[in-house]
Amino acid sequence: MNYQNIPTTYTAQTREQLQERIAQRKRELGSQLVILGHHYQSDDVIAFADFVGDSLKLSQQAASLKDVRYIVFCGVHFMAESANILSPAATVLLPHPAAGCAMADLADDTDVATAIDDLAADTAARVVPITYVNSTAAVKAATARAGGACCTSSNVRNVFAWALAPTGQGGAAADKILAIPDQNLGINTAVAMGFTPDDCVVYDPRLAHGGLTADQIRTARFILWKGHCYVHQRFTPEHIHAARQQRPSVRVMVHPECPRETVALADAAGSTEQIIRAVAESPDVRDWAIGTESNLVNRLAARHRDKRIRTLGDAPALCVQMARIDLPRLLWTLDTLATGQPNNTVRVPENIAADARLALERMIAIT
Ligand code: CIZ
Ligand code: SF4
Repeated sequence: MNYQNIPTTYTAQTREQLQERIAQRKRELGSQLVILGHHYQSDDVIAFADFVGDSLKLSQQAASLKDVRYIVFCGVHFMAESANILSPAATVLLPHPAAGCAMADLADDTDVATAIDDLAADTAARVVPITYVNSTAAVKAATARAGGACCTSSNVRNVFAWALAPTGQGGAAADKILAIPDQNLGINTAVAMGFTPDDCVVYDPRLAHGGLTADQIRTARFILWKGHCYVHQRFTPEHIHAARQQRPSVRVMVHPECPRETVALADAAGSTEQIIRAVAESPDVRDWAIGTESNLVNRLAARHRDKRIRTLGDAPALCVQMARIDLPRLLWTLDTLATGQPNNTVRVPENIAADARLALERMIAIT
């Protein structure tokens, strides 16, 4: 089967035809099937999701459902991997095989394992890797093997605190945290915890010793993998100044994947779930500029029509990888299930899954 090219019979259908046929397939598959929709998916796709959430919440929801045979993950590849790791008995499908995460792709598992070994050789200090869930299962596995844990943008502070706490308090007694793969999430969290940007250095995996001197490694508390998300990197302090100039009462909330200077200037920073909650729990704030993916921001605007809710900046912020999943792809995936020949399945090899599961379970236990 050609995994890349969808049969033209799908792309030639109208939106209404696709919607009708997807609804029909969902009825036929009944409780065997659960469709998960990440916040960054389009409204068209979200309309068919049984659960909508961030990546961890979705994987946990899937894991809590017994007897589900098929999980169709409308999100990106690392999310489907996590669903497979946490629900090994189900068949997990990603409707587009090229729906990856540009940030996750910036941390190769061999590079991460090399960095962990090199840092151990470069310093007598204890370096504990903390890996954002936006990473491959192989990187999560390498994290667990080095005594580290995963984190999400919702729980990263608690996980960092666990890493730094002494073993007597149930922590990992880290002298330093190696934060993988998002340097922005790393520095923004360190600063939110009371550390300073001077406590952080950036580790470039393409350079020997990450491009760092022995002195830089010795003094740093946070060693930040040189990775970022191109969708969030685009939100700048200038966008915030412009929003405030145009609308003095605007509340600016941004995702911690945004650059440090942007987060420093914003009124608040938080994960997708925290952004949704902040809007819902602030009835008096009528005007929001939000620095995250526009599908989520536009859905928030539609849910709170009495408020003015816009994406921060002057253009929509779209994740191209998330957008690869659309109605033709979703229908095609459901059709392959109905004919017993599922395509685009995501299965993490058990030797990797076991360690990656440990990194996820450590995170869940901490939080
Ligand atoms: O973990 C997730 O779902 C992502 C990518 C972002 C967030 O803030 O929820
Ligand atoms: Fe990855 Fe950024 Fe897209 Fe999220 S928005 S899936 S971090 S590329």
